[in-house]
Amino acid sequence: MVDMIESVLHEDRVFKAAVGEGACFSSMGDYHAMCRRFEEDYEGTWADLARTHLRWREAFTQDLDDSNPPFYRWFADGALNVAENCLDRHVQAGLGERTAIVWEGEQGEVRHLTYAYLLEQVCRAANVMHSLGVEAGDRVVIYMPMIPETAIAMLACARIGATHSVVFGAFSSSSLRDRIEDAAARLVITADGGARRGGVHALKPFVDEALSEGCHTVEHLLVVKHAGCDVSWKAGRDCDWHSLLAESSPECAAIALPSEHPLFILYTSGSTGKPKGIVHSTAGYLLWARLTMLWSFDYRPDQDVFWCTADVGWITGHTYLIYGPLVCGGTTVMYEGVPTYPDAGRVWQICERLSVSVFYTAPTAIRALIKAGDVWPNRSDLSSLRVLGTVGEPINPEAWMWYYRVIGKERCPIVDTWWQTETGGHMLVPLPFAMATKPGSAALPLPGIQVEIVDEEGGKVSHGGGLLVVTKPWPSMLRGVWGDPARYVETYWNLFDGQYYIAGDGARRDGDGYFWIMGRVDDVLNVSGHRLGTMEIESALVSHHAVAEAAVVGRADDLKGEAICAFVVLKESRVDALTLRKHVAAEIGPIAKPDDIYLVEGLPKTRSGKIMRRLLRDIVMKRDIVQDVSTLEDRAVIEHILATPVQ
Ligand code: 7RM
Repeated sequence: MVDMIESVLHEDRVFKAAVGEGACFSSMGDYHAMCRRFEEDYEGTWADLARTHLRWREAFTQDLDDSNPPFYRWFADGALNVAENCLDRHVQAGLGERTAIVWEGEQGEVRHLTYAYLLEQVCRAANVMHSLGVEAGDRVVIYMPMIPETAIAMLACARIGATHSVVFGAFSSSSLRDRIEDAAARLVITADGGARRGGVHALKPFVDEALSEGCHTVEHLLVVKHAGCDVSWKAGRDCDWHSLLAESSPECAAIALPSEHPLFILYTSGSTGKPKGIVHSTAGYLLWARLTMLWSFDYRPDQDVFWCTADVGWITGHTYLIYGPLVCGGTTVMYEGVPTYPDAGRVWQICERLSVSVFYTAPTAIRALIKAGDVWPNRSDLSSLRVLGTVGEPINPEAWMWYYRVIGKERCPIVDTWWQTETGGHMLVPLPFAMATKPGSAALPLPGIQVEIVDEEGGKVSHGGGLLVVTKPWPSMLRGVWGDPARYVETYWNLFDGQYYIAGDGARRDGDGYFWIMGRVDDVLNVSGHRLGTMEIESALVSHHAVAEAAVVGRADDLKGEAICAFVVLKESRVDALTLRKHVAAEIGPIAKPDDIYLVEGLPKTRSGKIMRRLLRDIVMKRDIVQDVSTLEDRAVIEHILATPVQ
């Protein structure tokens, strides 16, 4: 990360905005005009947009309710339904035969799901959920591979007012259990398994394992038989998705839900404790999903084929694989497998075959594809591409340039989108066809979004770096942390007395006002675009009976962005690094496995007993130790660590 910051600091290339005929924003003038509307009437402009862009069942009269900060509410006395906005609305507009989802399986199977078909399936699934006792206000956990049934399950929840919580399919059974219990889910929807690198990644056994302890709120498990693997079956609890859907009615009225009804909970890592359940609303979230599709990607639902490669288990998958494209009435591509299977040409073949015009992926994927060589993209006709997006972590200028030249042929704008699980949708975006781009910069805030860089006292910083904050509530902001209002206030608002939303990222602005994200300022790692708390990994390590103490830090990695380094102090018993890696994979998931493990005799601590993680970071980054170590309890600890081989 630090190396990357160094290179970004010296980046001065600027690429003029490409010309986009009829683009949503086609000049800086358009951008400023929209910003001005917000300046003149912030809440009124949001309200106008909400009225025009969403279909309401009950019109709202309240714009922003800020009577109980930081618990903001938007359009609170209105009512609507997300599934109706994503499906019925388009079918009624005559778009029933348009493809909503093009799904491609790893073995090359292709399914086209039209809006009419998707609506019917969602109604059936909603009826099945009703018959299993799920009601508005209940929570449903979805632990699924990347298949259309996942979208159907999410939209069915939205249709009946059940709050979904999608758990990434590579999370372990104990992570899954934690989330099921925290959300007190009534139903879990899963599949037998999913395709993974030519084989099958089983899912149901993890759910069985999770449900074997606790999880008393779960009444049923709804299982999509997809991968064809054998699964054990618990009579009375487990239900077969396909047979129940086939027997159910294809009609189900969408209920009108208040704007603030929780659409979903998505767990994300922070610097302390277990992952937090980030809660998103119905109206505000959906509005921004739609507007950012149209604004950030210049998305044209009647022409574009949009492919977001993110897994549905992350916020990017929620907003830009499912809700964004569907609320716009467009076509979204869903690919089940890994992007490099059977080879690194797969992604580009899909782009060619499906005529993908807007492609959205993570820098880590770009770096892996660069490594595979230009021969792969050069074998495919990529002329359908129009806009290229990135998300999840800072993009290094080299990867940006490759994306721009080799994939976009210097024709397609690169849209580097900065945002978070908590923000619901994009925040900083170089608007395509309106803004000049700079490799590694997320450019400027979208109209309606007010961001600043502040110093530790909360003073605005005009030059140099500081903390990135949002100064005004916006409709798609998180509504809180599920079941823990105090944690919401503490994590995001307390530092500056509730004045600003604290994003947790460091940033700086250049002379043109462009934002450059410098990465997390807290103990959160970004590994291949996946967010992981160092504390979470430390707790997983310490939960092993042989481990006395552990400290986890990140180090720069060319492919993953950050790699995980763990310093582990063992008890009497001996254990090897492989066992510890497996243990972390079982506790959290394979993505959290430490890359480097140092089995050490002690950890550097201050006199008050705090682990000096900064110093450990310097060690793994092979930097000179600049920190004053005179406060160290035992300087020999450092000498020992420096002499410890990595495993
Ligand atoms: C969408 C998503 C959020 C964290 C965020 C940043 C980092 C995301 C960018 C980025 C630099 C970007 N949600 N991040 N996008 N850093 N440039 N364009 O990733 O909740 O999983 O992670 O990811 O640190 O705080 S997330």
